[in-house]
Amino acid sequence: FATFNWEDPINLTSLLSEDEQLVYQSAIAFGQSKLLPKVTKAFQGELVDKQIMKEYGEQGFLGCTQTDYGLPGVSQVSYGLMNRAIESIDSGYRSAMSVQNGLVIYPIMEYAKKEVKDKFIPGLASGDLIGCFGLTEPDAGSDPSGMKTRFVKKGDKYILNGSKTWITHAPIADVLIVWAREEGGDIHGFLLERGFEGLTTPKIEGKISLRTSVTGMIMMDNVAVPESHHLQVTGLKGPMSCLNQARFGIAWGALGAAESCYKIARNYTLDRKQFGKPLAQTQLIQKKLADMATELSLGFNAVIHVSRLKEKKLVLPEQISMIKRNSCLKALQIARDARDMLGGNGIVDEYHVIRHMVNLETVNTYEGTADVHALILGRAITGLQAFK
Ligand code: TGC
Ligand code: FAD
Repeated sequence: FATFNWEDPINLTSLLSEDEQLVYQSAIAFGQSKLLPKVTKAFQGELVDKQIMKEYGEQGFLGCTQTDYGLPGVSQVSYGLMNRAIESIDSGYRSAMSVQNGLVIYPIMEYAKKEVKDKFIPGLASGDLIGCFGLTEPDAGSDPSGMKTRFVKKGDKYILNGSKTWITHAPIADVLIVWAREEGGDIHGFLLERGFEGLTTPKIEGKISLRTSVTGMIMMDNVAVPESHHLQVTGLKGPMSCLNQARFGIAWGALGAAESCYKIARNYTLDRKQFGKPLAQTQLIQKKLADMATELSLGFNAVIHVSRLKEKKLVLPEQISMIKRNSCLKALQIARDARDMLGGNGIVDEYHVIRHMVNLETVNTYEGTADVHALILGRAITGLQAFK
């Protein structure tokens, strides 16, 4: 019999192909060598390094599940493992990757005209261009259909007015995917470029969470968008189809952050002695570690399974809601327990768990809060709509 591996208790590695294991090892090595050394200072100072996007491009993280434009078309599990590896360092660094992939490259590939794809995909995949996705508004968060951003068609241009808020990378984005409603009509998507007249992107100050990632607003005052930049999809299903991609990455990534907390808590409690023995030799600490290992194993098993469904194009949005919600809630619990197990040191950034813990508060909220995903599942289970 193989021996028990505390890092992979139910041998989930056996569910991965050799290629997938290599992708994971290489993403872990990248995170350890390039991201870990700078994450604490970046979080303290809210330092956002655009160079990281170029390094993601070089690593092949951007546009990696796509096949056009010379992109590698890796499996959904491989893409999930990249999210797991990067978020094991910091949720903000994973946000950077998943917004660019799920919320920018995906809608351009699915809904943009060829000339727009030709113009933007190569730069977005190399990380030379940075994109963002504007759906949320000051008065429309969980209920994006209540958006107030409006567009009218004037000649061969679309004129956009309104504001978006809480937008990852808005202040540094070159390419902005924005969703707007026609007066009395449907939701449409547009690609805006930095430099369009009437477009400003102020930064949101004062975040105590996700500080390695810059968040801002998108203000639009009569922004004229050319016909070519109008996306070919109508209705809320346009932005929601993109959210399926990003929520999927989060389901993997949040568990990666929690896995780091589990490892740190195990190592710390093996070293730290109180009452004449290692903390890890007490029943309460062992129970917490057993709970963490179990939730991580069950959570990863679920995301691998849903990834395989996605690879076969069989996945349903409700299944993605289930893994996004489960991963975030379980990751938050693991991070909070790990923080507790480190005692006073648990609140010091050098030990990383407090940073993961405050980051996971955001991860649990964005891309649909845990309760909104419960309502999506509740509707699917009962057939009754409880939102409105
Ligand atoms: P509802 O009636 O359910 O649906 C309207 C239309 O949309 C379609 N649809 C979907 N299509 C594909 N995938 C999905 N997941 C879909 N969900 C809905 C649906 O089929 C329907 O299409 P059609 O053709 O019949 O018209 O809409 P509703 O108004 O009742 O709202 C449903 C609700 C509450 C579930 C939805 O609005 C929701 O999920 N709210 C949460 C909002 C959210 O997740 N916002 C995320 C903003 S982006 C972000 O946070 C990025 S963080 C980035 C980072 O990582 O840094
Ligand atoms: P609200 O919708 O006001 O919700 C507040 C509370 O009410 C929550 O607990 C919620 O669960 C609860 N609630 C809402 N409706 C119901 C109901 N019917 N029944 C019971 N409870 C309910 N958005 C983008 O478009 N693009 C981005 O790139 C992006 N990046 C983000 C980055 C960060 C750092 C953060 C914090 C947010 C980001 N968001 C982004 C926005 C994010 O998607 C929203 O914050 C999220 O969807 C919740 O919306 P809200 O903040 O308006 O909260």
